[in-house]
Amino acid sequence: MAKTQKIIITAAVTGATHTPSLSPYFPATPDQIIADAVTAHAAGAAVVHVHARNPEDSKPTPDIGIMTDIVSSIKRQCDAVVCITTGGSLMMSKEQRLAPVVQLKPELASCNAGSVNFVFADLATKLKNPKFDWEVSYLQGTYDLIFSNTFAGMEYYIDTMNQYDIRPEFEVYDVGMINNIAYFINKGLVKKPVYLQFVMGILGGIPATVENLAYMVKTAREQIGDFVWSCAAAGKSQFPMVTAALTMGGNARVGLEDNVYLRPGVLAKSSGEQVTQIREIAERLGLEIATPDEAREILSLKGNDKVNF
Ligand code: KMH
Ligand code: ZN
Repeated sequence: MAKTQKIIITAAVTGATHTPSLSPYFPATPDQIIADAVTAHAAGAAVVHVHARNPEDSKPTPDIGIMTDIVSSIKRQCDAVVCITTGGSLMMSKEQRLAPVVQLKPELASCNAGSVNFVFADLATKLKNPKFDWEVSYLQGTYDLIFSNTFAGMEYYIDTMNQYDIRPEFEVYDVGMINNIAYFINKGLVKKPVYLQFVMGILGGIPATVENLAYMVKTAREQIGDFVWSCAAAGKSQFPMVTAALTMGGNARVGLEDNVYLRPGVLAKSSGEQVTQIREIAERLGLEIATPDEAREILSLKGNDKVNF
């Protein structure tokens, strides 16, 4: 049997979905984000996907200085591939979302492959005595927002990433977005290898079922042909879906950006705990885990010495 490709584990440590009062373990300050990323790497994550939070009130922030501190400190402590978000939060402009990547020129950056309703308003019902006054309205506000990624916006992001030799990690929330990526590939704008992150189970995106994941992979084979792919999933779907992805030749994204639980009813104490859990599942399946440098080889990344932090 052909030797299977090693598995890239990504830890998405904070994101812009969850607010700090949803879990006492949630990394909601720059120092906590740094620590969560470094421990996730130690647990086996080859890639850490990072968003910035304001140290005063833990709100998602486009502040380049804060993002610089976060990624520089992670880089000083480990050789994980740092994937900087261009998703930012639903409240940020496309320029604000891209600015940290233009400044910091990471090896990898998220590139959202289409507009989508990205609703997590119901999380507000889980907030008891929230620590910050912005948390409830932030969550409820997603009920009337769209996560905008127009074709002009996507082309702007892809062009910019090409300019700085940054690999786009295409975030795919629904099957139509695969066609969007194929459009830009056919325009000659997307360099190989194409890297797809299937993000399952976001309210507004494709439901998190194994059938739908298989459908996404099948559609990508038809529309794109050759690609590297990974799977992330929201909330309680995270481990069932990511485990299914492992059995289908996919890579794995876990982390508190997507889910604050380790298993039903048990809060994860860190993204590293989730990394350990998915690593053990992968190892029981006879799969080997990629180191950061092996991930760099699989994804043809420019190297940690070529970033600007
Ligand atoms: N925070 C969500 C709006 C990305 O990192 O590019 C989308 C997101 C995707 O986090
Ligand atoms: Zn993100």
